[in-house]
Amino acid sequence: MAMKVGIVGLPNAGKSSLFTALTGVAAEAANYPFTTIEPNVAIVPVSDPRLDVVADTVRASKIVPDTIAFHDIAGLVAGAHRGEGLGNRFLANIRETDAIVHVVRAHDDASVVHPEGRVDPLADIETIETELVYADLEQAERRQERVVKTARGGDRHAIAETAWLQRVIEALQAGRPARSVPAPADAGDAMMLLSPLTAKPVLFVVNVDEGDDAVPSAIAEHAANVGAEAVAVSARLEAELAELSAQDAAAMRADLGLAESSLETVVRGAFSLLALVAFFTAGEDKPAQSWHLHRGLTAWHAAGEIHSDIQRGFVRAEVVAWEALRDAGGYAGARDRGALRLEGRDYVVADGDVITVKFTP
Ligand SMILES: Nc1nc2c(ncn2[C@@H]2O[C@H](COP(=O)(O)OP(=O)(O)OP(=O)(O)O)[C@@H](O)[C@H]2O)c(=O)[nH]1
Ligand SMILES: [Mg+2]
Repeated sequence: MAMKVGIVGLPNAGKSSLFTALTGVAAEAANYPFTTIEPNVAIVPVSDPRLDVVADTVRASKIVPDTIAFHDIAGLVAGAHRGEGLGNRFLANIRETDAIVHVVRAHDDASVVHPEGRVDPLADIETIETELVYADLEQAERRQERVVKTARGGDRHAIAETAWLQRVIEALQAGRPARSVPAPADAGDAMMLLSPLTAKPVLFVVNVDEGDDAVPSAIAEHAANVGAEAVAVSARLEAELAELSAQDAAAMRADLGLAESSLETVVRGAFSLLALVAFFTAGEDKPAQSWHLHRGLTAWHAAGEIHSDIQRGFVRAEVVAWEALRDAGGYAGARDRGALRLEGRDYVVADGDVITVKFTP
């Protein structure tokens, strides 16, 4: 499944501009299959130079990079968790995402109205973080009411889950994120069932003035304190560039002395939050594809990413590291050198593995 990221921030922070820019990334990669499922979801390819090498080496028919889906939502205002504005409903929409991109305004273009009438990125971050905490608190209390009933019946998991939920509620009441209270093993998938917003990894996208490319140090410091990453982007400029042809955009970037990669940084930054490993599938005259798995998962999980039928009929995996495949000039060479290994379903996938799953249909 493609990874999903929710974009949050105050009204006018630049979320939709960033979203438009990301949609442009998808459009620029028009030779890659992508679709816009919904108007507020951008499916963006995650480019990986290793995939290009693998595709070349085995003479694949085409390149199909894995994708990441960005969900744009309306701006959150103070009180969003209580249903101020449309915030509450939108928060529910991003509960299912794997990570959060938090857009914060740092540009001081006076023509763009700020909901609080001043530009203060740290205060804005606090407003949003407070809303996320409140939203989680409400969710945790609601879940607690339900689980307590099951726990009274003596269910072991439910008892562990209520105890954990109580600690989560206390942490949130003290303004601490849910990620600070990991679920104990005997509470099963309690964390997944709650899916707190404040347990998701966060990438701050600092919306800076055109020509700025540094994250202000106060924000970098805050990000480091909460275990998040931060990148600087001029969202409006990037959105404008996204409307141009690839050549015109490149010429404009050169004129403005802009790095090529600020959006790629967003895509990669979002991806690197998730502790994923990439693996590849490729064959002669077949597509070369990239896929991602949570670190520590196995060949059997990898098979499931590719297709449920392949997972069901899993026999073994032929595995070769992408560099070894490149150095050997293809699968035959890799087999001759002994670089191509046969692995069973419990093999833990390593970043950069090229995998061929043998299965009985
Ligand atoms: N000067 C400047 N203006 C920007 C920048 N990014 C966004 N804007 C402007 O700010 C306004 C709001 O941007 P949006 O991207 O629509 O903001 P949003 O976060 O989606 O706002 P809501 O959907 O209302 O929550 C637009 O007029 C943008 O052109 C920027 O980097 N610099
Ligand atoms: Mg918007």
